[in-house]
Amino acid sequence: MNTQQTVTISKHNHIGILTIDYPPVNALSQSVRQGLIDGLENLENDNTVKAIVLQCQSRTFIAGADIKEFGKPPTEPLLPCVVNRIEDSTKPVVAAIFGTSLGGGFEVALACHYRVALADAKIGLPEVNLGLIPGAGGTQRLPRIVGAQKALEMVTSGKHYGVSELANKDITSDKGLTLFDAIFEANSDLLAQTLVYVEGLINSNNLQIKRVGEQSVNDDNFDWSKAITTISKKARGKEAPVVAANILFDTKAMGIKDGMKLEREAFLTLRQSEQSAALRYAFSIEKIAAKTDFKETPLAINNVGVIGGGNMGSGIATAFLAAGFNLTLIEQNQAALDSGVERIKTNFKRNLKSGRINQKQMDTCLDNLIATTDYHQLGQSELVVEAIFEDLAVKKQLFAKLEKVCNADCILATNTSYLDINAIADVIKRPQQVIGMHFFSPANIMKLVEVVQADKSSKVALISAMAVVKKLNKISVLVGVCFGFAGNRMYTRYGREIQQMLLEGAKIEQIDQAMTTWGMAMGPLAVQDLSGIDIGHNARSAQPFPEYDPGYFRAAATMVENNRLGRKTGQGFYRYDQDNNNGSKPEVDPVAADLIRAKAAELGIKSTEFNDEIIVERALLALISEGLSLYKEGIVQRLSDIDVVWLHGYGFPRHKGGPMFQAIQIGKDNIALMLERLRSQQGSKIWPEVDLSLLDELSL
Ligand code: T1G
Repeated sequence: MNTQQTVTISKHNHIGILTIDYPPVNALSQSVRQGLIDGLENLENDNTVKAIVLQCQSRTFIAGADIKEFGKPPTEPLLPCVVNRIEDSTKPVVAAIFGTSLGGGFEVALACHYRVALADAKIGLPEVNLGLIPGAGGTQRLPRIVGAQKALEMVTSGKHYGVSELANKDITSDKGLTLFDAIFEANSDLLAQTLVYVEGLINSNNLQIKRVGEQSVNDDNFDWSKAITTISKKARGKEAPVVAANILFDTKAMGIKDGMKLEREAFLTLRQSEQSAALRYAFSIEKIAAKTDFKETPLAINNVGVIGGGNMGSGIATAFLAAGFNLTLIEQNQAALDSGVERIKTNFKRNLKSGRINQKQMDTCLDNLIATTDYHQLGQSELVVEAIFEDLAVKKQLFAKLEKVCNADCILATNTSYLDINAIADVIKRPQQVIGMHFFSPANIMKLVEVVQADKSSKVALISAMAVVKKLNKISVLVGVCFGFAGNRMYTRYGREIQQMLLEGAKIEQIDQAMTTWGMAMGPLAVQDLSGIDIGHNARSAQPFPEYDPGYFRAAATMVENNRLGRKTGQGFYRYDQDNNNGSKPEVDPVAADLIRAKAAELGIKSTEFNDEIIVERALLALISEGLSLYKEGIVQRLSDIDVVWLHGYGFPRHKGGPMFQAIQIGKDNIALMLERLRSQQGSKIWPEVDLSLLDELSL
């Protein structure tokens, strides 16, 4: 697109209008940046123009720098120059904000002399979510309006803020500058109201050139040291929030130009960092994960049935209700149904208490719930998701029943984690309606859903399920049928490696500490205790034991044999003392270590020395090895989908990008050497040959 098409000029009486039209989100591409400079120049030179309105077409005011340009060398005009040029304009510039004005988009608005917005617009500086800091004056202009404390919160959190929320706090600088000079009703005509507003300023001789950059930062009575310490602790290894906080502190008394110079240097350094590469990669792979080459149109789905009101079923039902679906919850008897409804209400009350929803929203959602033991109430459902006991025979019976009571187009989805969906589909006459929708617990919170394509699943059913997942504000990944699909298959391999290291002498707490220090949300053994060691043990027991791997999950089996199932029995890999945080704090328990050591001796497994680096390396290699194998088998559409699964299903640290992103950082040659060493120690069935050239497909 050339400059003229992306930024156009028009006039309304004495008001010049700069219009950006660069779909889908008016990102600040080179053509937009150049168009702004040229357009501003043109209107400044037009003597009939007294003020300039900057507006956008399509769905939102500028949503930020153009992420597609990130990996490329910067091109002129650089964004800091554009925003400074706007602020230095000889005529007042008014930003007309709607949609989501983020990052560089909001930095442009801050450089304008007035900001007006629709009440339902959102703003924010989310750069830290990409491992960056605002790089075009955001760390300089925002504190000059809202003060140090609020600016520190907004920049280091990377959150989106509602215009109304910010305006309500009447946030003004000590010079009377405000974030928004006027707020108009949501869904109203923004341009028309902006023009009336500006005409009013012109006619009342109140039009000014209010340059934010000329103000000073108000940090009276603000304890910077305490704030920065808190931010550093919360960052948990993420660099950008800490850099942002220090830039705000270091530049608070500087002039805008000097401050922006320091900001830019820090921005460019972060842009070269592995963390930023990982976070930008994570953002981009999420956007493509839900894409398929299916040509079919998704079915309209508004009425959903959920079978089973246990933890998973009630979590899934909560997610659908919160997203505005009509939801029919089915249980086998009234008592189980009442428990399911109670769990759903508890989930909503938690959201109400946290302020995520208000009472009216909660009541509206719950009004859409029908709870019944009568399967015939599923007659209107377009999608039914079962989350009943993880037993193949029971699920087969259920699907045969569902086929009778549901309409012919109803999609029948199983939430099974491990069972063979093809075997379930084979018991009904319409196998094309059968798919998997594998939610992750807690299903009302975790964003990942594996949409499982069984051999006979229709593409309409699959693409409709993926559209539903987007409506649930979750992320879907299309996977094929195998034991554990993509996530749990890799999780099983990862768990095997963790437990093998236990048998080889690594301490329980040493493994968990190594993995959490590296960045995992929780230690793998503490996770086992939390979910129940018997859950995975029972699923594995239904599979043939791999004789070539004598240590295969024997540590977990030993725990189960000694009724050490985890938190629910007060002991597992750790001990849980009721007097200590109501039994929620894991405590090292020598009994567990003794049991594992005895099992290792019985198996003749030699003990070896471990350090954090070896622990993390073997855990990662297990994930990389299994991920490459399942990709080769076609279980996922693209290698990066594996990283989406691990970022959103298993607490893999986002600033590490995912197992496949890490494979790129480690390097194919290093991986080959490490795998060869492990293969020679443990055999090629446990460490099979993998095609490392597949990693070349990852576009970082
Ligand atoms: N650049 C280019 N394309 C973008 C984009 C961006 N910043 N943001 C979104 N898109 C594309 C996206 O790929 C998709 O494309 C379509 O828009 C819809 O996106 C100097 C350096 C804006 C809230 O971090 O948070 O400015 O797949 O599916 O759910 O300080 O996109 O349709 O072809 O997500 O309605 C700061 C990132 C950049 C904003 C819309 N800005 N984007 O959400 O739609 S860093 C951001 C978002 C920066 C300066 C620094 C969301 C959204 P396609 P979508 P959505």
